[in-house]
Amino acid sequence: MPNDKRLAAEAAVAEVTPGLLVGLGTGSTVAYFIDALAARVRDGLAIRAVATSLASAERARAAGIAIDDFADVAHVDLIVDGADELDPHFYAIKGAGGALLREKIVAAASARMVVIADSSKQVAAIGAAKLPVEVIPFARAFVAARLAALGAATIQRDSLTDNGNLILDARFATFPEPRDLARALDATPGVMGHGLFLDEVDAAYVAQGGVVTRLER
Ligand code: ABF
Repeated sequence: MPNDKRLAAEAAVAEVTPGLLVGLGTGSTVAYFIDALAARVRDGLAIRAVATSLASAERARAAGIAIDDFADVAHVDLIVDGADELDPHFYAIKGAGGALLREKIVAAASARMVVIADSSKQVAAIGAAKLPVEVIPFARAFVAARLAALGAATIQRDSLTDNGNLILDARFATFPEPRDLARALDATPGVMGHGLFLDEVDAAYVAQGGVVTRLER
């Protein structure tokens, strides 16, 4: 049985050309990307990198990729990241891995974003997956109430994010129109980030049954 996450990740390494500052996403598909990119770096590919999580930074450094502090960086050339859902509009739900806020920030700083995934992440329309919402602890009950008013049932994760915040995973019986929902969340004080990526994704490498397809927005 082919490892489609690994195939998609390895194919996406072709997007990395010498001299780029590359944003490394988070998750198991990105772990394969980091390993494949590290092999190219060991063969002499000259790049710089920033990471969207402590876990990705640790994996990259251990594999020989130097990681810059994103706090010192204003612009990134390319971010490669996973997703939980991706639809034909290139709308994505991300954040099952808990890194959605840093992923959103690095994606916003990036000239291009490429998603890597197996075909299980492809959906006709986003919304079946839980929608992670990163919340400062002070605003926990307030944001949970606002999410309930939007029609969501929420479950609070046991662990804090790398930023020391909580994540409320929101599930909707009927998923709202994504742009309306993103606007409502962005306007809610205490919400630091959410897993709706509606404008960030430029291309995707999706693998199914050992065959990788490159999709362009
Ligand atoms: C991260 O990767 C998250 O945004 C997303 O939830 C996760 C997907 O995980 P995996 O690649 O392990 O399926 O980018």
